Amino acid sequence: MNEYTKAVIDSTTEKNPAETEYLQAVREVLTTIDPVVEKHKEFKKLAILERMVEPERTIMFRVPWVNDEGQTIVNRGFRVQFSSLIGPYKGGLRFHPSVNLSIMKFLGFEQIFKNALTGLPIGGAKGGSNFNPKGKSDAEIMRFCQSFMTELYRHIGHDVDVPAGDIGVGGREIGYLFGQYRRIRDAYEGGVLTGKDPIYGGSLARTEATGYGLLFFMREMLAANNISIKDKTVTISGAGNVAIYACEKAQAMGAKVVTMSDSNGCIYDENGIDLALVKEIKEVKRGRIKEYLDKHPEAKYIEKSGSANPAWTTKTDIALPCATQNELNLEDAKTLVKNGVLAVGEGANMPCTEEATIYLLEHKILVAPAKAANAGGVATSAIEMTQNSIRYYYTFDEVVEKLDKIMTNIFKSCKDASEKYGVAGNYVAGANIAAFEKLAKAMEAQGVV
Ligand code: NDP
Ligand code: 2IT
Repeated sequence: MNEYTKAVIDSTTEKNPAETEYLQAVREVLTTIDPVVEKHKEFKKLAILERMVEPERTIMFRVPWVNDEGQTIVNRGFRVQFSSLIGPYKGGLRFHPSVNLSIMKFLGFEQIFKNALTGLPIGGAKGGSNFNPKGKSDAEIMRFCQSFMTELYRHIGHDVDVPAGDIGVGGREIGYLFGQYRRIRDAYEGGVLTGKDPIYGGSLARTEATGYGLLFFMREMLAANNISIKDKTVTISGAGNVAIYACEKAQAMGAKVVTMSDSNGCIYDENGIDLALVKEIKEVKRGRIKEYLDKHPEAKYIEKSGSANPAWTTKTDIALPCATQNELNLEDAKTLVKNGVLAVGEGANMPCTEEATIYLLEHKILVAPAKAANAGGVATSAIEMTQNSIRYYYTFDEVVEKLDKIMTNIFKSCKDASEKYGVAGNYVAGANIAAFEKLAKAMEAQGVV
């Protein structure tokens, strides 16, 4: 590895000793873009890499709120405004008890590259809180969102920073956040948040976009390798926004989806997942995936034990991790390969561990990397911002058509970059290189800022 690349990995590791997820994301990007750094000796003098890995601004704040019992609770809020190099800061908000600075920084860092790949003018950010929405009443969710926005509002704006959803943040939360922002600002700045309900400025198909986009990318990647998705078996982890619409599009493309999961366990239905039922359980009742068996007692439920996800022990052609980071480890990768998997598509952010990705690539498994494969969500967020700016709505089909073109182009960028740098078929490297080349160029053009 180039000495400069190695020095930046070492200094970043030294400066952020406890931030394991963030360092994992940095290592993956820096090792794969090393051939570009090697070619551009001027990058070292310009500190391109040091600037790329350091957030422009990190905001941490207290979020006090009162629960239904009258108890005051204090959570921690975050917004990591990583890069505004090619557009306003853009990226989701995650509400999950595991949220910490390392997770926020890894997600914000990944978002810069993902957003660059979309070809749209959006920078990178991430935010959220260690608030746990599970089991909370609607009123508690609303009070929390209002308190969170009462601090966040001063840091965001439609030309400054545009948050959206992620784990634990969907249409309901975006609604409460938007309402509070509008009240404080006393102005209708629709483009300040994306993932809004279309009745007040949201884009049609934003809900579906990440999952659909993942399947569009998968279709392109398979086609480039002379494989069709039709009649293939697909295993999916997660049963949230990304997983549900990945399942919907996979089924529409003629594949058979046999698993979905949540943090308690995994369902396996050899007849194919009954998606209408999953939507009812998750989107309407906000229940547990286990309830699937109430209507389909013939399906299997496998309780989660330890870190292993039962979705990866099932024989499959295509695995789509759509839950969370590091949910597919080396052991899982070995099992998948042994069972004859053809492709892995990352719907979640960084769902494969470093060792798992390396193992899959070494065994010639097609890997659709998160930054590219799940970029359909944020790309459609950018399309939502466009509609807010021009005060207009595109139809559902118009949005999906734009999304399909964007995902097809992203795949092409990954493929071209991988070929240009002699790692053809390694779309993980291809995605990082394609995004990095663009960002480095923008950084050089804008001077030392
Ligand atoms: P949701 O909150 O809608 O769903 C998350 C799903 O993953 C749930 O089924 C949840 O189970 C499960 N899950 C979450 N954390 C864990 C965990 N630690 N262990 C096991 N299961 C877990 O989130 P999304 O579908 O929006 O997000 C899923 C992934 O996709 C995340 O990595 C996110 O960053 C990424 N992503 C999301 C985009 C979007 O537009 N929403 C865009 C691009 C990427 P349970 O309910 O039991 O917690
Ligand atoms: O990880 C992601 O790309 C998202 N959670 C979506 C971000 C967005 O701004 O739509």
